[in-house]
Amino acid sequence: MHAWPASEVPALPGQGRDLRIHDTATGGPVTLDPGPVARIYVCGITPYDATHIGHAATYNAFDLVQRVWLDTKRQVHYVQNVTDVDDPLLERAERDNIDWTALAEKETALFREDMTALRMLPPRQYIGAVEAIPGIVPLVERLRDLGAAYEVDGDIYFSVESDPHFGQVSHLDAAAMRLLSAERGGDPDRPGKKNPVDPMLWMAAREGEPSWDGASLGRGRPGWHIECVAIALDHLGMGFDVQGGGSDLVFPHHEMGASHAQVLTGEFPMAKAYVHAGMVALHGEKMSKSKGNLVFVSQLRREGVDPAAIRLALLAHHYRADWEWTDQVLQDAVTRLGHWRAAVSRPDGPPAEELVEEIRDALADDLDAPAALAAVDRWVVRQEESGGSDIGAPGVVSRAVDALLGVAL
Ligand code: 5CA
Ligand code: ZN
Repeated sequence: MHAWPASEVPALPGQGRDLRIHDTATGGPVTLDPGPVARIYVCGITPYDATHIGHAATYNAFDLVQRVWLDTKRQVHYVQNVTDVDDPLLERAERDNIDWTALAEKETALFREDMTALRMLPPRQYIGAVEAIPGIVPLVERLRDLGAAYEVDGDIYFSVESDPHFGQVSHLDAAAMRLLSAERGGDPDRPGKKNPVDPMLWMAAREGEPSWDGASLGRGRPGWHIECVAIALDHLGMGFDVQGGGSDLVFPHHEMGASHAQVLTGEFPMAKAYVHAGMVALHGEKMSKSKGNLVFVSQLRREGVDPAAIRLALLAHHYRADWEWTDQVLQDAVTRLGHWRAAVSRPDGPPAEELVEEIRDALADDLDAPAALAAVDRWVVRQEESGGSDIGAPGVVSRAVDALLGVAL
């Protein structure tokens, strides 16, 4: 699939910082030390009800990761998927009486537009589950040949007991895993499974549902977790720097993905850091497709909200926090954007070198975007209250805010 156009990232004077980030698997901060090409896989959307503010907040977090790396003069190899065939997508297409491929295409196109408007850097490879099927089938066959998969009425399951590391991403106990598996696409109560949380690798063709040639697996379609493993291993290989997503992907999705990859390759972990963004709520509950309490980026754009203000609203919250979207959150961002734009539109101002370092320090410290915004606010207040004679300082601020925060002033 094609991704979306990249906005330019201005180069900044001085030195970028190495990123220290919270890793769910170890439960603490890790300082990442990527090679000259940092590698990141971010789980993409299932294309319906896109792009809501929760999605945007999560992609914003991983955009910041890349901006910190780019500031260290590294290249970034970024891969993202689109889960363009899965139960919830098929159910939505059926409910709305629309062809599932048309729904996926329409929503993916809208997602691309929203990502472009928000200045999110595009992935180098943007891969749909359907186009990944030829790479998924041999991985499932291999898991079966290794004795890590078994069949229940033609469907093929992964046996979590085949992986000695199982549980080392989420560290949950069996009861919690079982509960989350039921909530998030699993089928813990299906008879015939070895372990209730064992996830499906390959679902045998169902009447009236799409299916593909699965060679020795028979016709069917891929499970969710193996999709991301196949795409990540194909394009990034084992031991890449970050796998990212919202905190609702910790279990089962990222746990199972790590487990599949470990059994397939004999290596652990698949990602050096498992990074998770908090959940955005609306009216007191997690913004979710199933509840329908959604605010869409495209709706706000249609109402004339500047995408830079949406982005500032996201940045005002630490990526790991759970937070609530309100009109006030957006209003505060619109006000802040107005102040910032006015402050950088003057030819001179207070010196900005220190501000650039403050933004760098804040982001390198577990992506503390709120601290970065506070630093810019302080420079803006100085500009408003007493100005300054540093010619070019507003340009430096503008370029730093663009390069490090993705906000065009
Ligand atoms: N296709 C899979 C990942 S392979 C999927 O989870 N798709 S999704 O469309 O449901 O979600 C896309 C991303 O948005 C995931 O990282 C998910 O964790 C994140 N996300 C979903 N809802 C919210 C929310 N309310 N707040 C923050 N992030 C969210
Ligand atoms: Zn994924």
